[in-house]
Amino acid sequence: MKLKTVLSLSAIALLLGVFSYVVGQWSYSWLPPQASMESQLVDQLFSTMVAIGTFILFGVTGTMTYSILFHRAGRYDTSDGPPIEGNIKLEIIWTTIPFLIVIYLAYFSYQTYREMNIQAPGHVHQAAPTKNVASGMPPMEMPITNVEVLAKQWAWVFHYPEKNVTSTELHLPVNQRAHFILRSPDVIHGFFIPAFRVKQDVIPFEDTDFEFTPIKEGKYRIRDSQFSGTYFAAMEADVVVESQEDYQAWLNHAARQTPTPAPNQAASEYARRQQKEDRAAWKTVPPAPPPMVNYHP
Ligand SMILES: [Cu+2]
Repeated sequence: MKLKTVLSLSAIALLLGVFSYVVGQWSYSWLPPQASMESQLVDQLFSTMVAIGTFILFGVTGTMTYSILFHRAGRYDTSDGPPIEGNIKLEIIWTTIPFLIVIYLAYFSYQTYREMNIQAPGHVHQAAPTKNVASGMPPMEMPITNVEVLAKQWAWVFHYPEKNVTSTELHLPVNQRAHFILRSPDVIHGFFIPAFRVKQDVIPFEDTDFEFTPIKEGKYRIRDSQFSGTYFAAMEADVVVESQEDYQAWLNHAARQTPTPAPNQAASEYARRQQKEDRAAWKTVPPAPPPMVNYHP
């Protein structure tokens, strides 16, 4: 290859590299706000993948466009192209580069996943002894919010064992590790909060442990990521991330309320449907009764 070709190809690759990096940075703005510690890790991985993907997409389509524009066969040229086979150097290059990219992304993904599971300093998992033998004090320095999540057809119910509070709205104190036990009495549901970039399947009749740390105050939305039946689309709830004081105030306020049935779209739509004769004949799964909770929005 001539020096001039090498230089111009390198210059194009460099420009494309800068452009891909910019698109990678831009990709942060395509996503919901980063409301959890985990979202920062996931977005870094996503941005890297977008940058690499941009480089490959424009590298390949750019080369193709260049060939089509400048290396077309003449109008009446019906002869075959030269039979090229066995360029060892080229084969080594185009095997090694994708191999290295795949290994790099696998490593990056694994690291991201590992960091998401690493708990905040001082935190010991629930299964470990909760008291230090010498001091009799709990070993965890960072406070934890414990929430039991019941996902059923079709409602989310959040239970705070500390104060025996139930709610259809999830409240979490900011900058505090949240630990969940996910339960389902019927089918598989998906615990999914896009702003937190976390998603976990809720398996029927099995307790699933799950953790993350919200870092930004605000109101977010929890959705079911698994199709769980007729009124699946109504299976949403608000997630309120607030200061420690506001959270405690809310919890205390909720603890004083007597449980009442929460408004439930699935239950009310089903009841309305039962009143219409023509539609009542259609078979469907009846929703669970509206949840009895201390607090609903
Ligand atoms: Cu569901």
